[in-house]
Amino acid sequence: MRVSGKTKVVDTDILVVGGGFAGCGAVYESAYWGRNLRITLVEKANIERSGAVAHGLSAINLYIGMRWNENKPEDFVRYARGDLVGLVREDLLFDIARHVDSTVHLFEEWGLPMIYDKNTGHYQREGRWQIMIHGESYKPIVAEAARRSATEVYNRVMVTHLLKDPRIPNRVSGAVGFNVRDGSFYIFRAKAVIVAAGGASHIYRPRSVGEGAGRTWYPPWNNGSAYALPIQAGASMTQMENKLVVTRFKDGYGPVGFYFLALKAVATNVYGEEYEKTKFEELRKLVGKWADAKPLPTCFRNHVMLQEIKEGRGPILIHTERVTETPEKEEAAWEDFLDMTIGQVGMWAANNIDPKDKPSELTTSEPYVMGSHAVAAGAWVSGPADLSPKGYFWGYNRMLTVEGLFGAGDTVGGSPHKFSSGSFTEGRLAGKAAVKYVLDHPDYTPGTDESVVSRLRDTIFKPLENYNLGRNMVVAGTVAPNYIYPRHGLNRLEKIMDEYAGGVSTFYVTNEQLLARGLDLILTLKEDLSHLAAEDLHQLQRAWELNHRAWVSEAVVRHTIFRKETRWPGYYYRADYPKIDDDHWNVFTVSGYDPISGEWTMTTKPVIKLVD
Ligand code: SFD
Ligand code: AMP
Repeated sequence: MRVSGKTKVVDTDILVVGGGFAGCGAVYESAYWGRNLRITLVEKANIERSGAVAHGLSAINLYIGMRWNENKPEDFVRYARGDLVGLVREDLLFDIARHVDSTVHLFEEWGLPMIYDKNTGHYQREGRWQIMIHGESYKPIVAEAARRSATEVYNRVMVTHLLKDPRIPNRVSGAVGFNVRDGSFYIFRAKAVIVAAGGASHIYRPRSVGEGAGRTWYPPWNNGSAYALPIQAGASMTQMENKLVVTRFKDGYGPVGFYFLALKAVATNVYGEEYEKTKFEELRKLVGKWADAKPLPTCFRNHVMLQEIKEGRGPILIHTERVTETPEKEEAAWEDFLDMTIGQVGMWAANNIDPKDKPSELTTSEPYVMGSHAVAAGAWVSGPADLSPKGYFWGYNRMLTVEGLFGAGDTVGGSPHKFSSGSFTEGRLAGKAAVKYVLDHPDYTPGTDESVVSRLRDTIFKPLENYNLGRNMVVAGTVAPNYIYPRHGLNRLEKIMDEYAGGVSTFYVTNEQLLARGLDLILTLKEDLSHLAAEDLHQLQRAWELNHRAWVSEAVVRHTIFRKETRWPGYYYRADYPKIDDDHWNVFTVSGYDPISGEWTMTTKPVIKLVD
């Protein structure tokens, strides 16, 4: 395999890693406040169609509607708090809620086709927080704004490591990575870095394997760089045990929000019983007052469904056939998936299901690691000066515990339900703060340690060398004594996480001993990653994606060991601590990896209520 062998050095003021929703927001806003600054966006795919919104979306899941007095920001804080069983950073949530409407108005100005309610003249609501859009081209529209704002965009460059300044303890000074098409090695030297690299699928073995291996709800190309990059730079993470499991149309992973909220579809067990009602008292016994949150928290909705399946009353059915009685509704039912999860439409066709005639099966997904959906894993960040209580604020909004390093979207923990609009908004907040940080430190020029950079260069391309050296020892096909392929490493990681850390094969159940064994196996796998082999640049990207996934998995397992309760039944279960324990665990879990010693520490931070 030939690679260009070139090294490209880019000097910039603000480096944004990842051009998804949060990254595009960060670029847009930093260009606005930092007119004379150099703003560089680096993206491993192409921002035109990258990230979780690559295929489009059919709804914007967070719009407050303040101009029409539909909701107030504090209503949103209450909603997200209830859904996450109390554990949210209210300062971060409020901050997003007070700004998110302006983001949506920008999207409309840039050409996103909105849907209006003919009676009220407001945006057409799907649910209380969600509005409907014709969103097949959502990502290209938002990417265009970022492209016009950025000084430069590097597409097809995967960032593998952040750089620290050797002269100043705990300060970021850039990043390195490689061009996935020509193999150039990139060194970015930056005064501030915003990580917006998205959450992670394929940490856990997906339900779809073999021919359907790529079919997951959360896209296979998002690999958790949002966490792996900051963790290795020493940034603290929070709530990494809080993984997302979503109820989805079986096998195609079609989302359910539109059907439940807009069409008011009901889900039943196979005998036609509405299990959310019949199982409610049992649920209340398990989770107490938290069962009274309205709407019923996402994890509890999963929980009652899982119970129903375990008790033999599956499959669970969503009755689309009862709510698609008009041509308009039928069309909307198809468009929802055509805009957002086109594979589900293929599944319907392949399985001979017309949603107006037949119900569809629902099931729960494998767990994903994210911070922007009904889930709050991610970095422990500073909040805004005017809202954040002591301990939640250290100078710059959305700055991580590493100086000059900012985050947004899935990167940021403790602030769930941001979705696309909230992630873009959080990018804007981080961008504005990063500009202030750069302007407040006018004499700073990024410093990098040449020996570290040179070592990273060797490390990054090592899988190509491993392949070239080891290929002659190949016994047959892909059976090689001297190396492992990224796909093999991924299968191994997914199996460990699935069986030891509460994946689908154990009905999301784990315990201290399983987790301890899982951690051992992950650490062994991490050692073996130095033997990864890549036969081309595509496989080199897969190798680094796997490396990041392994770091994320380690953090997930360490956090899951630490929290000794079952906070979110339906997301995962600690069989040894099967209940919610508000007396001891009404706190955030916070981890820190020390890049010098290689040690991890676990601690807690208080949950501070700002809204009644
Ligand atoms: O209903 C590197 N989401 C939905 N949000 C909505 O508002 N409405 C919906 O209808 C939504 N639905 C939905 C959603 C997601 C998915 C997968 C489906 C359906 C099928 C959620 C939003 O999409 C999500 O909240 C935001 O996209 C989060 O934004 P952000 O920026 O945190 O993540 P991203 O957009 O995936 O972008 C990450 C980018 O980083 C790049 N990247 N670049 C360089 N180097 C590296 N090492 C990198 N690693 C990653 C990625 O390529 C990407 O561009 S519903 O089902 O919920
Ligand atoms: P989903 O399609 O599951 O990703 O959900 C889209 C939006 O609808 C998110 O804001 C969910 O929290 C919300 N949602 C989905 N199903 C329900 C439900 N049964 N009750 C209340 N909110 C829901």
